[in-house]
Amino acid sequence: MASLSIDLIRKLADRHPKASHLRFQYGTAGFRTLGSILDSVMFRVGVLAALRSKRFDGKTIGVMVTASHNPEHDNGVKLVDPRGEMLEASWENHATVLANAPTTDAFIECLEILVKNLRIDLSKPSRVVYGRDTRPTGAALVASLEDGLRAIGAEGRNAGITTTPILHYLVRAINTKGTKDEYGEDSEEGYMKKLSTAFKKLVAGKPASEPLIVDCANGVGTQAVAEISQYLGDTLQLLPYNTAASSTGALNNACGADFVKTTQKLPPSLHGVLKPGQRGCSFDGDADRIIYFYLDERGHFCMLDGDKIAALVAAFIVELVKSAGLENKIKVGIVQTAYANGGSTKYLASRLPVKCVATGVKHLHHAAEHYDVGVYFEANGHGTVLFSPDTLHIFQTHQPSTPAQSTGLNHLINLTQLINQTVGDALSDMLLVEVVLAHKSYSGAEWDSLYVDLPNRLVKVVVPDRSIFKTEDAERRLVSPPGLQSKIDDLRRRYEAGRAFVRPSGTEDVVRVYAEAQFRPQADELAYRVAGLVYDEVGGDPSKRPNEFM
Ligand code: 16G
Ligand code: MG
Repeated sequence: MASLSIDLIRKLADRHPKASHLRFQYGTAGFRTLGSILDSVMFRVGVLAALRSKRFDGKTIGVMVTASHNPEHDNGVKLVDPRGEMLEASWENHATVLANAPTTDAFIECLEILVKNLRIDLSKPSRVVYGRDTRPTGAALVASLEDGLRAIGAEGRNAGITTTPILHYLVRAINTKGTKDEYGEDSEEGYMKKLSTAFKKLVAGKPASEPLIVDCANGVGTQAVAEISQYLGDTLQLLPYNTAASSTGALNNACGADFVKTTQKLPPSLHGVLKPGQRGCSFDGDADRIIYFYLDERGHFCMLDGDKIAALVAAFIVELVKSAGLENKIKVGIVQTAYANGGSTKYLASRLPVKCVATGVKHLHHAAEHYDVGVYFEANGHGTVLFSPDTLHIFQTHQPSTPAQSTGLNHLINLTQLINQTVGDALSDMLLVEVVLAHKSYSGAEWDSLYVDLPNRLVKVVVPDRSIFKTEDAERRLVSPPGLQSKIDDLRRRYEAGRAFVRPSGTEDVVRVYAEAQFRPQADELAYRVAGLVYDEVGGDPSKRPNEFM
């Protein structure tokens, strides 16, 4: 029976000691904090990823070093499971325990317990593929991660600087290589080829769309956009902006999907660039989120967020399923979170089954797996479409009885190739949106008019201890602190189409308040009044109480 190489682990672990005052938590998006304090965490994540691979008989596990839309000085790391999905929840705890072991000895002791309890067969091989975004702290953190892999004797494959969704793609492609479910060639080039080939088939015969402005958030999306452009040729012209991926301080700064979604504004760098009627989109720092926008004829900024993308894409897929003659066999469903705009939920729920789940990609992804075709999007622009194995089988075996059915079916099959089904993917989602717009001949304004967004406002309240805030009903209601929910309900009822909820953030030390109402001033007022209730509840400093003039 093989055992851990304790001496080697000790020697390497001693090079990455944990600072005693730090505490780490594997949260919704993995470990995420200042890049400068993550060294010990990276080493330990390397060890854990290597063990997880052994647990799966040597299947490849992914590790992505990124802090997504956070400021440049932050960094983070998350693990990717063999099918290209987020790490299974029970292992999030193991990651947290390992990361917080105070000394090398304590760390080794935790490892031994883990190996024993999880019955990890150490004689199995171990393979890990890893990548990072463009953050300045990335290279050193990857070196620490590599020490962790070395400590277990894992075989590492460095995917270099790449997007989060490409790393997810690689994991699935590596693990399905040579099987009947082969996901694609296991290289970045394979990914580019797969997406662009499907895109070209889907838009064949359609007039070329107007060039699309792409805000790359000064991040790793820059290189992905440049690469895909080579493959797309003149089928879609991309005009990349915010491409200063190596300039200090530029990443996600006044640009990118998170900036656009939270400020509901055009990045200042695109003022004067985006012309009325023209479409643009913003990626986030690791290119797994996308938000579209356009200027109306009066030059007003209009945002097309994850909810609008879900509505556009779901309607298109439903149409194709019908035209392929499969409407009795395949049901399309939607997954949203409480942040979905009430306008979108109303529009979608009158047409399709809609499920609301807690914030965080893993919740949406798992819920979407229960549909034949599951469309999931967070309002913040993270989302994708999942086709169940049975659905894929139906696509492969269905015999169309008319040329129109055959066209519908082919489009569906090409969509399964275009869409990155492992995780939300800005590049793949962008191509998906462009396909639908080309098929429908929609302008941004026509797409936007599918339904009207209710005005909404997001406010964050800094509290001493966010763990006292507990929710139920997919985070739409508070159960603790007691009594607060009924005060929120009393307020909300006074506003036309008023809706508000409060939840603790999974990524920051704050409580988030969301409110929407029929009219803009009321949505703002409701948000600030609910934030005020939260603030009073925790006995905050009255001078820092949120108010509508903030
Ligand atoms: C993370 C989640 C994202 C969620 C956000 C909420 C993943 C990969 N990312 O970024 O889905 O919307 O957290 O943040 O799961 P919050 O809990 O701070 O509001
Ligand atoms: Mg991201």
